[in-house]
Amino acid sequence: MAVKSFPQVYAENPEKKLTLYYLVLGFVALLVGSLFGPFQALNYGNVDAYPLLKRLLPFVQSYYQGLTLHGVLNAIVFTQLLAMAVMFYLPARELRAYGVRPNLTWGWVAWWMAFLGLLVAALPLLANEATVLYTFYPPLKGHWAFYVGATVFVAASLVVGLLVIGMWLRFKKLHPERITPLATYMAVTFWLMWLLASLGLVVESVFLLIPWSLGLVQGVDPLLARTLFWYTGHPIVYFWLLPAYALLYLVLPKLAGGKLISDPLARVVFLLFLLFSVPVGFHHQYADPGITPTWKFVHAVLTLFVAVPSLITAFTVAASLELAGRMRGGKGLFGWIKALPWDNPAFVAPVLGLIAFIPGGAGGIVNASYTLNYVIHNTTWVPGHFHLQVGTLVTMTMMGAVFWLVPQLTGKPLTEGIRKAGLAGVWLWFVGMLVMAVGLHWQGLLNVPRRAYIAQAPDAYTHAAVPMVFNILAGIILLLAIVLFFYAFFALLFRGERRAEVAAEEVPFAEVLSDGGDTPAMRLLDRIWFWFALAVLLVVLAYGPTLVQLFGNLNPVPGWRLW
Ligand code: HEM
Ligand SMILES: [Cu+2]
Repeated sequence: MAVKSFPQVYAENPEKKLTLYYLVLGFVALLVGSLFGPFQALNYGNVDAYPLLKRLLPFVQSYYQGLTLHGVLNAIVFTQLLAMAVMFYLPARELRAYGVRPNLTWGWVAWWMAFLGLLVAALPLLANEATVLYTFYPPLKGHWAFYVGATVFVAASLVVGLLVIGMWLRFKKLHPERITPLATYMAVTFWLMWLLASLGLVVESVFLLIPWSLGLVQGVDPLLARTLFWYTGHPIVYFWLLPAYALLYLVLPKLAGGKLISDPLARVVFLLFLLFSVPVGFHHQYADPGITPTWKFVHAVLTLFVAVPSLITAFTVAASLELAGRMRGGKGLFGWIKALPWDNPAFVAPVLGLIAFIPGGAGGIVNASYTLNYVIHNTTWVPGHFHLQVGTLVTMTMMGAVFWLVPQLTGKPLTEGIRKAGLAGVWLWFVGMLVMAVGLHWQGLLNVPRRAYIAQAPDAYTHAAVPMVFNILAGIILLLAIVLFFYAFFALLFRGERRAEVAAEEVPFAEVLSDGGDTPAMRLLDRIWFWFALAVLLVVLAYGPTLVQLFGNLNPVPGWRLW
């Protein structure tokens, strides 16, 4: 059918248009943020390409302004918008079958909040008025518009969270006898986790940073600010990760040609994240003064707990892929791997991301192990680690989703050219990230600091010359990856051809091998409010004593602008 039938597709499926808006804004942020990446990788190869960057983008004043944009746009803006897209769209499509529709007004309010918040924060960032990195630790003091914009941006996610929880409550009311369907279960536990997790950042910005940046108070206590920041700063990585996990459980098995092994196990994983994502933030503060070692130890143990659901995920997803390979006729120990659909970027991207997640997870367990952290803390090891996690698994899962999701949101089918460019783009992304991971981890072990314009001190780290070569190579490969992937993305988005039957396609939800049935155990998993209360209790226990002490001994210090 022709273009003119489109208004009707959107009239009947208004969540498609909204999801598309979340997604496109997110990928635009990823594009702009990622452009600084290759320059940073070259920097860690002792190659100073910033004079060139400043010629191309004259508003860029420093390495650190670029790094702030890179961190904010990629790790905060892109990830959140894709979480809003995926963890809204999947339950919305699933619940349609049960007669529940989302409240689109609130969905659009959230989009506008995200867009305007982003705009307001972008102005001081681009004007070099908030070169404070994406962690904005006081007493580094940015422009008030940065804090206000960022807060409105984050609040947008909470609106979507409440909207999805509202859908779930309506489902419960309409079908009191039924167990929550799987995608909705994931989304509800996810959004409840985020509602609880975001509190730290909300309190930090509303009560400390915004009044301070507006000149209403003279100073901020850095230790309290960091403690509130990391209260959110750890679970925020699960806020990035779980939308990818949802796609790995719900969709990837189908794209692979197989089934999800177990519905109850997938629920247990999301439940464990609800319980253990938040009370672990001190693992970002092992090197901080003023926090009792015992509490650091408690958080270290809880952090190792929260690795469990990721290990379960690795095994369930791998088993689902093996099942798929065998259903496609693959034989022997490795034959099933060959039998998988390696010509489909929607399949390839998340699977490559999962491979990167193996060394990524191992590094995370090192970081969590309290005294081991003193070996790597604040070295390039840390960005080496999280580019495998968020820069590869999360980002590549979302990149892969583009190739089935954008067609059904727009009605625009893939072409051979787009498929091939996408495939090349995701392979290069994977290879580039692995090469960079080697370079950054290795350099970190040689004590090269993160967050440093080391190419301007070319004689400072000559003992790290070999890993520097890896970073140079990675920068070049990742630049190519960006070009190819975004060529595919925009070629798809701006295609002229639209077909109603493409837009009518459903989320490729995988069938489930074992659905758990209607058993007491499944009913227990479904008592989500009970589990939420338990999560709140754990947080109060793990944070309460330290926060009471910190609030009782405030030591505000004046702000600085050192750029
Ligand atoms: C496109 C390829 C990319 C390259 C070449 C790249 C490279 C780098 C490098 C070398 C650093 C370390 C800079 C420093 O410590 O001074 C860095 C930092 C960072 N990157 Fe990337 N990156 C890329 C994509 C991404 C993506 C997709 C994400 C997240 C979704 C991401 C998130 C971050 C974050 C959060 C930081 C830390 C910023 C800070 O320390 O303030 N990067 N990146
Ligand atoms: Cu963490």
